[in-house]
Amino acid sequence: MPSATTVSADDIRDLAHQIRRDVVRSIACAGAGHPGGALGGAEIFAMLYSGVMNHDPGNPKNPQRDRFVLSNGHICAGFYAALARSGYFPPDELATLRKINGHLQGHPARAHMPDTVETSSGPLGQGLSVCNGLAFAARLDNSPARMYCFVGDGEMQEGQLWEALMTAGHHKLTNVTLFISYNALQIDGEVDKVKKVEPLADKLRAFHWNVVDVDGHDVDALLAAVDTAKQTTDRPTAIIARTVMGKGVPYMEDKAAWHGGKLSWDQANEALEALGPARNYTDFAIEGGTK
Ligand SMILES: Cc1ncc(C[n+]2csc(CCOP(=O)(O)OP(=O)(O)O)c2C)c(N)n1
Repeated sequence: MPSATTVSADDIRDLAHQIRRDVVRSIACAGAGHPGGALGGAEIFAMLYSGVMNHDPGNPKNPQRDRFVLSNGHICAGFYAALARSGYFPPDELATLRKINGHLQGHPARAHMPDTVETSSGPLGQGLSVCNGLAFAARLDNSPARMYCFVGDGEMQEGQLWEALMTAGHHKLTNVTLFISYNALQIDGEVDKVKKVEPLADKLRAFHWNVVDVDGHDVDALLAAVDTAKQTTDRPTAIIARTVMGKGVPYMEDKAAWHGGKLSWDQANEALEALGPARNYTDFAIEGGTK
């Protein structure tokens, strides 16, 4: 079982790199998807699955496992890549993203992946409520399990999320850590123009959360933020992770148009060239090659 003490920041960066390649290739196989947020979350996925979470693909139902809830389910291509690269299923399955009746639906579906998806997601705003429930249960069981929830900054516009924030803060759910991927963009453009979420850190603090603000692509800073969360004993921690939509692919970076949509193989190949070749991992196989 990987842990923060056995996995180096460089290992996490290598995994993030492969997650980006997997995101681009799997979405190209599917023909469409949500590359922008998935590329932006690569370091967070890599860090959680290879360095931070107590989890074991050989024993996925261990009651004491840490839980990950991808509340912004649309960026699941990054989540699926992290799962595959940590041993939950063969990476070659990533080529089946969004296929009818496949495991890897366009948004995480627990019915299709009962061992690896803690809860289905897609309708935004619900994941933290699920984490709170898991956190209360762990508290009752005296379990050391920690809950990690991933949301987007546009998702912060959902009302249910604020109710859940209030609950976690009020009940001092210190075993909950919330990652907010703050890329300032969402499906319809700039978050600030669609519906302001600022001043976000002040609002979270007012709801009795500890707030850490970091560069979401800086693995050392992310690891330090998680450490702060673990050491905070009187409130849950929100990590505002400053990310770049489409990170690593110049034509996608900082463009809301890449929140979601079609990705051709020509576009994918340009993206893969910009990302650079696979390093410590092998790209998954694609039956019949690329189109
Ligand atoms: C309850 C709900 N309302 C609306 C949507 C449609 N929707 C999908 S993604 C999205 C924007 C999310 O923005 P953000 O969380 O910033 O994600 P990013 O664009 O960074 O991937 C919206 C409004 C939804 N999935 N669920």
